[in-house]
Amino acid sequence: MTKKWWHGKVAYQIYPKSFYDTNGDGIGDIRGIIEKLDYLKELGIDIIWISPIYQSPFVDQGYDISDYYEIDPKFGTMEEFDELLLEAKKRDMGIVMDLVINHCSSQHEWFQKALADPEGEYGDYFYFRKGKDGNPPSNYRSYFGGSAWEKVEGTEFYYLHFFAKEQPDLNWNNPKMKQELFQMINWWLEKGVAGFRIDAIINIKKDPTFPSYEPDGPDGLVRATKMVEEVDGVGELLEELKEAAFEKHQAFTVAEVFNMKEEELEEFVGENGHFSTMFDFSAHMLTFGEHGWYDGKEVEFDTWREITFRSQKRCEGIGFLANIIENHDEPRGVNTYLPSYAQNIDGFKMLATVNILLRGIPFIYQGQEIGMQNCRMAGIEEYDDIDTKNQYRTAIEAGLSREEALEVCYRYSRDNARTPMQWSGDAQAGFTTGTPWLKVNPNYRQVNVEDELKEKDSVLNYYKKLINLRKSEEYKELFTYGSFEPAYPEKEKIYAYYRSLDGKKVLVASNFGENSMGLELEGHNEKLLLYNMDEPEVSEGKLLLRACEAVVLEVR
Ligand code: TEU
Ligand code: CA
Repeated sequence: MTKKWWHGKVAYQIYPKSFYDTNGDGIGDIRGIIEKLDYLKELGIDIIWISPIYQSPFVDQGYDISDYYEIDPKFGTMEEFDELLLEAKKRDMGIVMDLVINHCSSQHEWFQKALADPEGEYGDYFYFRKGKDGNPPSNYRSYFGGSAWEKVEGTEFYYLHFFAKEQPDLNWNNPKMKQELFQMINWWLEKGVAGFRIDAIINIKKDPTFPSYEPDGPDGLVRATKMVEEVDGVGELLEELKEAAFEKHQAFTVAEVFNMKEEELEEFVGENGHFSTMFDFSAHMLTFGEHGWYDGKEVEFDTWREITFRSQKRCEGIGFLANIIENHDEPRGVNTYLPSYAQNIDGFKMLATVNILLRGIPFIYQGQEIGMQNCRMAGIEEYDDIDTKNQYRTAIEAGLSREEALEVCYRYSRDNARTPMQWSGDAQAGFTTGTPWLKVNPNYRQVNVEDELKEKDSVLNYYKKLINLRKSEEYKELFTYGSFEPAYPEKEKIYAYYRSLDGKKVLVASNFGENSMGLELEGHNEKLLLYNMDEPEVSEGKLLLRACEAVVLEVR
């Protein structure tokens, strides 16, 4: 495998609106990111992905871009962004921007021109189609609910939007539109960004005939991804994108890909793949309901272990996946993947251990490193997220009571991950001196950076140790390039695996069960590298794992 600069790096996702506010308007800003760079460096972070900070009307929190060349004034200025690049570089850290190019904002100049003349030059930057017998051109349901087609008043045209109606999809069959995007991407790379996290990218390939399919719900619609799964040829577009921009800058790219055809993994993240890496969403997908969040599923330990191990095995000899516990679209991982008896500091550290030491590029989501948890809201009004409102409505329509629908949001809402970062025990968790744009989780008095920096055994200090181990001179190669092999798969509630390289072998073992479990070790000469509780019992080739215990051992 050819070595790349980003192998062995640890990444961190910043959700800028909720990270750190320096001017008291209740919204995190670029200056706030600059001020916290040392904090991230101390944690061991090399790559920082920042969710969108471009000019945007914020219908979908910046994932609706109205000008790709501007920083939204909410976050600061382009000068401040340049300063951020410089300060990150000084610390040997790379900044990764969010690239949202499946769609833009309906406020984007292109779309405004298109609306004025759907059959004109800019109309072809998007998908405008005539309706059929007074109905939309096809029966697609958008990701955020309702038809994916929006009528242009006073005309016979509809335009396509896979997400909100304020997020019209861009026409990737139009060479001119593509060139404009490629130019923009190069512009950012020339500025010095290290690469991109690439949003919803699998959706860019459309079947321009837009066939209708068998409905999959009582609304008579079918999820728009049905067409994405049916259509071939996204690879050609992704290659074009790579050649026109990423390749010549050796950019690091991490794609957000759902609905990929299993056999295409190599084309996506192989040696000459479209991207450096892509997120492993296999665990998150276990929670998907058939019709929405209201019929979402609890994660079963056995399935979770099996599915995450399978992800590890399937990219063996191919490339790297980006491993996450959560992101800005998911509830907090400690609430999702830990059984209730393990939702405590030991459990949080255990989950971190098994995730961070997997083969791949670890991405830590802001607040994960201090053990941030889902946040209870008093009512639907306290939520901000467009998808949460949609899912709440869907739940009510399906017959749930208000209380039940709210409980569904507590379990799955994207706002769980978007509550402000908890910096201290001061008012508003030290996130802002003003009124935060979204409620602060009331647990900030116990869970915050300032206190955790001081407490030797905090989740935060454990994350530091974990990252340190992963990047240590002695084990860096092993954790980066070493193989992955499941261990003790027959033991109930034991999540364990080996990472090995050139005769060196490390066991990562944890106990998700409620009872202690004994494990027979390979060999009798082991070296303890890390553990999450007090000193574990290892002797004469035996390891006793208590509930919520995680141990990392070199076995010889
Ligand atoms: O998400 C794409 C995506 O597939 C989502 O629909 C995801 O399934 C959803 O968040 C579940 O509620 C990306 C971004 O990560 C997300 O924040 C944006 O809303 C979306 O694209 C549109 O840009
Ligand atoms: Ca601010």
